[in-house]
Amino acid sequence: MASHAAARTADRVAGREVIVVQDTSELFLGGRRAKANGYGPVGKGGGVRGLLLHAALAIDAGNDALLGLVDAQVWNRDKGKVKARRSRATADKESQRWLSAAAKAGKALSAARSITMISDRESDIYEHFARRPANVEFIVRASWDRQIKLESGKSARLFAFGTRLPTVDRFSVTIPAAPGRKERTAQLVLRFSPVTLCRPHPSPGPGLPDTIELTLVDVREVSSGHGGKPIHWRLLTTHVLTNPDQARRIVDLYRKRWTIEEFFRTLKTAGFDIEEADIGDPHVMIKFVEATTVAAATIMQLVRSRDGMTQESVADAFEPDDQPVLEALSVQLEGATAKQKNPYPKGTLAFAAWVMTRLGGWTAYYGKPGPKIMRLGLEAFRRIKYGTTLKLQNV
Ligand SMILES: [Mn+2]
Repeated sequence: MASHAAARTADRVAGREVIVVQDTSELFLGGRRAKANGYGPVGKGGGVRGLLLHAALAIDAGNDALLGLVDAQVWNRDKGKVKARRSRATADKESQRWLSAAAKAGKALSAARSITMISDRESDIYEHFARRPANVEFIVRASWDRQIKLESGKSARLFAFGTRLPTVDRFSVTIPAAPGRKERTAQLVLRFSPVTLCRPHPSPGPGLPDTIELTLVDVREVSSGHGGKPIHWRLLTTHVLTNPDQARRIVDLYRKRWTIEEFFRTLKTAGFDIEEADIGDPHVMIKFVEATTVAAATIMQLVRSRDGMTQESVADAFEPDDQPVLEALSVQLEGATAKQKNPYPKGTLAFAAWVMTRLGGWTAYYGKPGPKIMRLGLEAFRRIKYGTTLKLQNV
C-alpha cells in the first residue's frame, strides 16, 4: 500500500525542488490487554503497548504543497524477552529506519530537481550521513556534541565551536502555538561554518569514513520574557553554503518539519483517531495503520489545497476517471447563494477539495473545514464513485 502511494508521489515530483520530512511516532494502544495481544512496549516506562510508525512525506519547497507519501514503516517491538540485550540491538535496528527512508527517497524521487531530507535530533546518526544517497541532501538537527577536526588539524567539540562563530544575521520568526506553548515572535541570531565530523569511537559500523564534511548552522533565540524554552537549533546540512542568505534558508527549510507533526496529529485525532481502533491482532493492526497512513496523506493534501493557494492539479490526489464524478457532484452540491458556489477552476485539486468538504457536511458559510470533514467527504466520495461503477442487471 505504502509503496503504491510512493510510486504515485514519484510521478508528481518531476522537475520540482522537493523537501522530504521524516519522523517516527508511537501509537499508544493500551496496557495489559494490548500486551496479552502481543503488542510491544512504546513510550517510557514500558507499561504502555502499541506500534511504531515511521513516515516520510514529500513537500514542494516552492509552495508547500504536499506531494504525498514517500515511505511508511510500521513495526511492533515485541521481539525476545531479554530486556537489557534487546534494547541495544533494537535501538541499532530501529535507527536503520532513517537510512532506509533516505534510500527510498533517493530512488523513488529521482526525477525531482533536488531532494532535501529534514529530520530531528533522533536522526543524528553518523551512519545516516555516511550512507546518504548521492542525489539527496540532508538537514539534521544535531543531538550529539561530536568531535570535529579543525583546519589547523586540532580537534574540538561541535557545540562549543558553534557558539564561538561570529553572528552573521539577526531575524525574527513566528513560533506557532503548541501544547503548553503560546504563539510568539522569536528573535534569532544566525551563525554558520563548514565542519568536519570525526567518526565516533568505537566505530558504529564497518566501512564508515574517518570524517564527514558538513555545514553547521547554529540558530539561537535571543528574545526573552516569553516563559518558553528559548530555541537553539544546531542544524547539520550537506548543502554547501557560501553566504548568510543560504544559511537562513536552511533554517526556513527546517521549519517545514512541522508538517510531519501535523500529519501524525491528523492520524491520531482530527482525521482518524487511529489509537481508538480496537484491533486485537498486531499483524492486522499493522496493515490498518499502513492503509490509514496512505489515506491521511491524501487528506492533508486536500486540506492544504483547500484555499487554492498551492495550484495543485486534481491528478495529484485523484484518478483520471474521478474527474467526471467530481464535476457532476460539484454541480449537485452548489447552493443558491454565491458563497455556496465552487470558486475553483475545474481540474484543480482545490476544486476537488471543495467537493469533499461539501460531501463531508460543510455548509460553506462558517469557518474553514479541517481534516475531519475532509475525511468524511472523501469516504462519501469513494462510496459514490463505487456506485457509479455498478450496472443494474436483471436477475
Ligand atoms: Mn522524532
